[in-house]
Amino acid sequence: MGKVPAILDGNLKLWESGAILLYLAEKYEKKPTLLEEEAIVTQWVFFANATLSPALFTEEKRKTEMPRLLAALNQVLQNKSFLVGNNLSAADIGVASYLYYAKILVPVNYNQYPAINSYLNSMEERPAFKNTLGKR
Ligand SMILES: N[C@@H](CCC(=O)N[C@@H](CS)C(=O)NCC(=O)O)C(=O)O
Repeated sequence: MGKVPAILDGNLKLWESGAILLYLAEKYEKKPTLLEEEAIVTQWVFFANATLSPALFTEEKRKTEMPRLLAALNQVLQNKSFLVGNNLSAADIGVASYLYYAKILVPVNYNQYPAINSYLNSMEERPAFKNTLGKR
């Protein structure tokens, strides 16, 4: 499709960031063991791509949809370090990446959403994050 990200893993060519995240989580056994938790991880990965991303990157939706979603996300992240359970998952990588991209690419800040701000700050502190998005 001429888009990034895309990976080549052995003979597998895979694109769409959500599909890549879920594949890598499965391959490296980073998926939750409970089916219900795994479903919630998938939910957040789909949310990041299909709902959050358009709300952040479409000018019109930034006025209407974005505040509604960020208010709800801020609520979800109250007193939580991760979206699902007590560990980093594909859910955090999907959601935090879009939040961060939006912060650096479009006129968006999260000052009215303190839980989102502190969540994103803690993600940005992670060495793997600094090695990838944080180099931008
Ligand atoms: N939904 C896709 C979005 C892919 C996408 O639009 N990638 C952009 C960069 S973030 C791109 O490759 N743009 C180049 C182009 O469209 O020519 C995903 O999550 O992988």
